[in-house]
Amino acid sequence: MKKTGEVLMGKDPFEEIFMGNEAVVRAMIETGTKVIASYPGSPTPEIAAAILSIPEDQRPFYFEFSVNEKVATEVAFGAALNGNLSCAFFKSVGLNVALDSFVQLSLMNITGGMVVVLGDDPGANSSQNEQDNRNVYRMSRVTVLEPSSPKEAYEYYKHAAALAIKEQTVVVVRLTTHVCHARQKIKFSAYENPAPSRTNFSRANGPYIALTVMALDMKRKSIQKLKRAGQYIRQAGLNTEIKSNNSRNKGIITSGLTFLSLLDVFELSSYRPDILKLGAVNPLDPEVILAFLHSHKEILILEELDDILELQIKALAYDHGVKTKVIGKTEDEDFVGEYTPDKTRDKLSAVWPDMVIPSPASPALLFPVPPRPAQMCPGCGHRSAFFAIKKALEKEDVTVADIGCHTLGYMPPYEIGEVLLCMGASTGIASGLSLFNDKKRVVAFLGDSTFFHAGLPGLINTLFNHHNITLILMENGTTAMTGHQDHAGSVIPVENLLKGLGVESILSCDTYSQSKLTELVKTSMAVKGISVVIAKHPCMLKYSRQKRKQPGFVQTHVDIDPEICNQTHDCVERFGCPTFTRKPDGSVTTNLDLCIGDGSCRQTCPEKAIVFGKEAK
Ligand SMILES: Cc1ncc(C[n+]2csc(CCOP(=O)(O)OP(=O)(O)O)c2C)c(N)n1
Repeated sequence: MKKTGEVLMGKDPFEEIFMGNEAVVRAMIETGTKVIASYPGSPTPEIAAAILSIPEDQRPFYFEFSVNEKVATEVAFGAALNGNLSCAFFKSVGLNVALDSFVQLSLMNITGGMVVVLGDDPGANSSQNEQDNRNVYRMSRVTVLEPSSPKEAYEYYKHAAALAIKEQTVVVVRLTTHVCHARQKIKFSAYENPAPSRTNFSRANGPYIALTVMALDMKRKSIQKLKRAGQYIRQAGLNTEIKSNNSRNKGIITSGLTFLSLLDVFELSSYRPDILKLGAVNPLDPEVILAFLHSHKEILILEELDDILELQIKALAYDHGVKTKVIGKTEDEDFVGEYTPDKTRDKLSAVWPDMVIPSPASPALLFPVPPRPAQMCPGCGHRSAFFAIKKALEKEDVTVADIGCHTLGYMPPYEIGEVLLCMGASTGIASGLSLFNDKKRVVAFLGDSTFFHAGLPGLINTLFNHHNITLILMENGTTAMTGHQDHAGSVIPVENLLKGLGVESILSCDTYSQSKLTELVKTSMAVKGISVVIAKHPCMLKYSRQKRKQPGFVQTHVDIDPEICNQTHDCVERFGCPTFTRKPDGSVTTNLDLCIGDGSCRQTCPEKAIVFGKEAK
């Protein structure tokens, strides 16, 4: 069987079942996208995985993980100024980080064209919030195409690239979680030759400095570009009306994945309202929308999250004196969560109670899956760290979490990390908490990828303003939570950087040395000013996956020696490795499917009842 990378690089047209994220990569190849930059985050990390499945010397483009989304945007922008088609991709909240640069893009004459693929996350499946980035697109005056399926993700990327090149601008492809992750059989076109690399930057193509009067002129031009984008959208037929054979009383305007939910809902129904599916959610096409409004008596605007389409369409209807009833969010609707088929059906039934809609077949209802809290993996170095750090903390100490696998330290049994905002925020929050505060010691946590992403300014601020906090750097050598992407720490050791910045108190040890780590944290917390403890251990999920691939690998594990165990249950209650299960009679067993035999748990048992498999009697 061919590997994904090989399939992606095929020259001839082919048909393949691809994930939305993979389909986007084929579109990048076909369109001659030359420079691609990203910072990892769900729902888009499989775009990078698909890219990395192509051997580096065979890739027809340059790809990098940048240190954060803002830098990724800037790298892609710079490359496009040289005349290369470029792309930056990242997750929903990544746009917050990129925003300072992103809002400038529509002002610029981006000669090579630039596509931003943004993975929004309705339902907050893997994000710290459920923000609707469509709010930002209007402000930024960018064209936004919104596919509803993997096939459309492929096609819309190609449209975005064509429009970006034509207008020398930036175009966003807005994906959402299940468009990224769904799989579909897609017909892909041929790919001829790699696009040439260009270095054609010229200030004459600008202006590229948006200051004072220039900024206003550039804004006027960006408004014109957006109007022309509207013409492209119409000519390309990206907004489509799907007519039913029913009377034209009722119609639905929708976009993205909600469109597929609607199709699911009406699959078993003899009645089906007309649907206007918007492939472009910014700018809206007033002509197409007005025609749809005029030809129906009642229109429902069905959109996930915020009421972006609704407010614009209602304003349009008002301005044009349209008499059609336009229904959007109801007063008691909470603007929360995905429009799954079930929710879509409920919404339709609430709006149109007379409409008989059969329940869509939902596998989740037939086979209910119990909810499962997130947890650290067996052998995770962060678990050993939290077990050890808890012993160094006093009740009144305040702990500030950051984003990463180590966020899970806030859960029982460790309960370390009481506040969390976003990536890199822990040191700043800790600094604020430390002010006027002689009684409570403040400890911030930070992962190593996050340290480079957005953690450095907060740390520098503690030095600059002489704040009194302890920072615990959870160094596992990778961006673990999003799937083990490489980060700058592989080239710039964190300890060197800390020394270079002038941090005087830096202590460091492996997290599996639990008693030593407890002592180091105690020592560090006694220091006045900023002190850092580097708590290191490689990500064991990454390590054990690599180990398992080695020839002759034998999985080891730990056991509980029943003759020694006196059921203190520290392994379950204080260490909390999911490998251990307490049985109704109080005895503890090891789940051999989970245990990786790392033995980090052995230090946690006061009786030393945890033994390596072969030692057990
Ligand atoms: C602005 C932003 N970009 C990306 C993400 C996705 N994300 C969640 S955790 C994480 C990385 C954490 O890596 P690290 O700091 O090394 O901690 P680890 O998971 O390895 O413990 C990323 C990139 C995010 N939440 N916010």
